[in-house]
Amino acid sequence: MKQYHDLLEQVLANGVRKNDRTGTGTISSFGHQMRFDLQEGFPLVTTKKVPFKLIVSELLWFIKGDTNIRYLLEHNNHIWDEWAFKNWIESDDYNGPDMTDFGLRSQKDEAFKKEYQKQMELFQGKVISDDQFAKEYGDLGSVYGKQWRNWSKSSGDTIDQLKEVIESIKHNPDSRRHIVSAWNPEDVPTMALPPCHTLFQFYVADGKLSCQLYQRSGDLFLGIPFNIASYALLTHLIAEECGLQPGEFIHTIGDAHIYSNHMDQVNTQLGRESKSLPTIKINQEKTLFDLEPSDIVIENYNPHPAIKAPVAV
Ligand code: UFP
Repeated sequence: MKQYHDLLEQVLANGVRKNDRTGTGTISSFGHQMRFDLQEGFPLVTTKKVPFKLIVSELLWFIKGDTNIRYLLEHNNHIWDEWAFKNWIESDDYNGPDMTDFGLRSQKDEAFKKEYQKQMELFQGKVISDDQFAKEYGDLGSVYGKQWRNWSKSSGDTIDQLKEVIESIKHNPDSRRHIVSAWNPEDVPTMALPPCHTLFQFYVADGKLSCQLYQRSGDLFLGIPFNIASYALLTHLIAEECGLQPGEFIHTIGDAHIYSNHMDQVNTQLGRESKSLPTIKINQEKTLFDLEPSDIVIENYNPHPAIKAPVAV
């Protein structure tokens, strides 16, 4: 993963100090591109442990067009919990202790953190066990699954962008229009987190499928290793579905930044030697839309230990 380490080094060396929405502060640089040849191994960062299982269940959740965190909770994935919890505590139905600004407060106040964890567990339990509650408060609305599979048209119908792009790859491989967009300008003003992975395009040549992602904003230490693996996996899965070999994953990033409270972690990581890349195995018996997380396995992944860092919210 020389490409990833090079990008970290480049932004450290040439980035500018920039304030950001979260108030944390970053070193940032605009417009970068990494290329990963998927024939050379699966690009899962090896200089720290990246939780691949979470990447798999999140991606399959998007692919299914699911926007309810229940599926994620059932697979022990808590990446999106806070977004749903926020809707719950801000609703009229919530009558527990005040949870305003729970992210920030639980970092500073131990007693509050305990109460927050308790309320979060109650919330998760209810999303899992109560269908009506899950429907009302587990759903995140206009997130990736919705835009990929059920993009709302003004006429009231929806567009299944993912199915359409698969059809166009299969039947018109040379097309230059194999695009899926998650950026819906109508939805953006009301979204808590406007899509970071804005748009992706596929390309077919020599029996291989390549994918390029335009990511508008990338947290280089925490987010980007996840994003690389997620889209590399998507490329594998779509290639498999279309009877093609995986080609390259090309990752284009707009605002590429390192948060000021990730500097020690980045330096630790840059001091480590990369290991050989793992490979992935996908259950060939199933079609794309039936895959479950247990159908995708990473092999020969022997990373350096995980490195903890605070998430900017
Ligand atoms: N971020 C990523 N990758 C993701 C994701 C978020 O790097 O997949 F969902 C980071 C980028 C940025 C923050 O640091 O989260 C989003 O903030 P903003 O909307 O202000 O760009």
